[in-house]
Amino acid sequence: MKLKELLENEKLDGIFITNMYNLRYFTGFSGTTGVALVTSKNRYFFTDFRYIQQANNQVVPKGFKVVKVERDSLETVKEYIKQDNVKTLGLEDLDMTLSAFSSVKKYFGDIEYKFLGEKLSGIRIVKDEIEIETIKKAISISDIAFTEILKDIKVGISEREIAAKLEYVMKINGAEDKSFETIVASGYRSAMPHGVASDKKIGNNEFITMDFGCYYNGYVSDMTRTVFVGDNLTDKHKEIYNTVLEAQLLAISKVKAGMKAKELDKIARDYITEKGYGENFGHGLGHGIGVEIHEAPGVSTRGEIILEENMTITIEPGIYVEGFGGVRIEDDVIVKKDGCIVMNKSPKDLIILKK
Ligand SMILES: [Mn+2]
Repeated sequence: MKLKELLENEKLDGIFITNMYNLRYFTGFSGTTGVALVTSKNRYFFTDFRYIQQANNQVVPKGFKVVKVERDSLETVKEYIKQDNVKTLGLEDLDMTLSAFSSVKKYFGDIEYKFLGEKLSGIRIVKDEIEIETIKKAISISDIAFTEILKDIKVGISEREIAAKLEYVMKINGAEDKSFETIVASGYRSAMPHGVASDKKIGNNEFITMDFGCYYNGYVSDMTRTVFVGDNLTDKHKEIYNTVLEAQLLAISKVKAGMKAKELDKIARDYITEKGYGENFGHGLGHGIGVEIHEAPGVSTRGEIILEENMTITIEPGIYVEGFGGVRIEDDVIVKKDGCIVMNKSPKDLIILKK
């Protein structure tokens, strides 16, 4: 844990952790109600009656003392702020509401507050061995769901049925939950990069883009495959699919530690642009994954972060043609010194299913 370094570097007496993903990461707590205070002397986790047993199991091994909240959590935290003589406190400003901040000031009083921005979540950017193994497990569950869903996809089945089946298969194979709203976008809807599954039925000669993932032990997977259903695959379908696949393979072949995230984005983007579809690739190439589905480093035209060994990122170029359809292919990879390891095992050559 690098909380101690953050305290020292930012000249803080304490860090008040309130973001649920940071709580999960630093304290191990997977429940929904709790906050943590880390001072130079102690680590406290505050929760109420409902979560005491869970907190004892999860946060004590991470070095936190469990403190039971009787009435108001800030009122309880205040006592420890005083006790440990915290004069400068780091806050998670990125998702603290204004009303929460005014309550913090009301309870904790006239001390100095420093906004931590992305400094806490930034600690999560490079994964350790256990985290990588957990992410791999989440990915293997998504791979199973993809294999299974191929048996069910046919003309007439709705996007929502496909999404429900994907989520069901992931859950019965050990997933805690889906990691985001499952995207199933078919035919003209596949031109929408984030087309959440609708009641539209699969038609003949359509692309179906499925973007889905799950949580396993608090870590996510995120994958996308596009398949074709029908008997009349046109040259345009082939051209779009192959351009996306080649861009994805090219980006995968170039990933390595030491390059800026935006350089990686540019490799795929330049390739797609060369093929005449630059305008149809309107989103970033990828993003970090971990306890959160979208976390640092962002891999887009604005990605200034330098990739480091054991960052886990997605690579997901796409081409979207309004009125025709779209294709996206996404794998999760581990950045290595001289390349990357692709964690997904699902095939990427175009799968053509019978109607
Ligand atoms: Mn993604």
